[in-house]
Amino acid sequence: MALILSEIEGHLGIITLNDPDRRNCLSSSLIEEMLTVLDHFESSGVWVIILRAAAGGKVWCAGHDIKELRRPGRDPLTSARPYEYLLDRVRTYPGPVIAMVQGTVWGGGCNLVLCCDIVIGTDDVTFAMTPAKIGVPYNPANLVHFINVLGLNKAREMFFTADPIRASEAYNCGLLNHLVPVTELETFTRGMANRILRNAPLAIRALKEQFRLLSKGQPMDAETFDKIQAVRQRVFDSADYAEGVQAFLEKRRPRFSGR
Ligand code: LCV
Repeated sequence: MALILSEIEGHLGIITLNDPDRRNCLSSSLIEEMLTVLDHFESSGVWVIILRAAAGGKVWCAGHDIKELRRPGRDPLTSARPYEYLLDRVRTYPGPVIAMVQGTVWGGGCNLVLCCDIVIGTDDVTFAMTPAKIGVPYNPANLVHFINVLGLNKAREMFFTADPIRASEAYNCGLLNHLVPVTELETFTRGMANRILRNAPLAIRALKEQFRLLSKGQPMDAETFDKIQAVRQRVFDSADYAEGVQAFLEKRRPRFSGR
């Protein structure tokens, strides 16, 4: 079964996450399929993309495939990973990507949503940032997006507590552009995609690239980079990171020791 479904309607492309058995977690095989679809969309003249999950599931995306996370002692979030490449591909796709979300969104799934240009969700949507729950050392390139979108204090709360934030909160802090009833989600999202499609694609492409470049973090000097890497390495070398992954595999609560 395809983990990603795709359709093209004129210049609109629709991507559907379709791995409900694994709660649409971002496995390397799902990511590979999605990258193939994005390449196909680009070469087929797709100007606007809607990213959604197959209807009926309670989980929009369960985040990284925890079973594929690199073992303790290795950085689990290096920029060479296919996941990072996917985020980059979404951010740099030459046209807007609209995330159409309902249900729960976890960890790496939230980050994927934040890389989209516009986010439309329903009343039942929740977003949880989970690295502290698993013991993962989050990386600065991705933290910047959360700070940009949510603001520093809300981002801190979301990451420190790992609590899901509700749709209304996500709307109030700017993570969601629109909050719509579930019965109107598809119509509303397609309506917006069609309004964008009536505009000049080259102008929109240039705008998207400018928004991306203007919202990047400040350049980092070598000393700061080394400090951040050292802080993160202490985490991925830790017994707690090993415990976080093991607890997920054993379907139990992790017992963190701070070592
Ligand atoms: C692998 C999974 C997953 C999964 N990986 O269904 O951003 S960071 O730093 O946090 C980054 C490291 C990250 O993104 O980490 C992942 C963050 N995600 C989470 O913490 C959510 C983990 N998943 C869950 O808590 C539950 O699966 C939810 C609440 C999403 C759904 O619960 P539900 O009872 O509906 P199951 O837990 O029974 O999951 C069904 C199958 O999907 C697998 C899970 O292991 C199970 O497989 P088996 O049937 O083989 O046991 N699955 C779910 N999420 N992220 N595999």
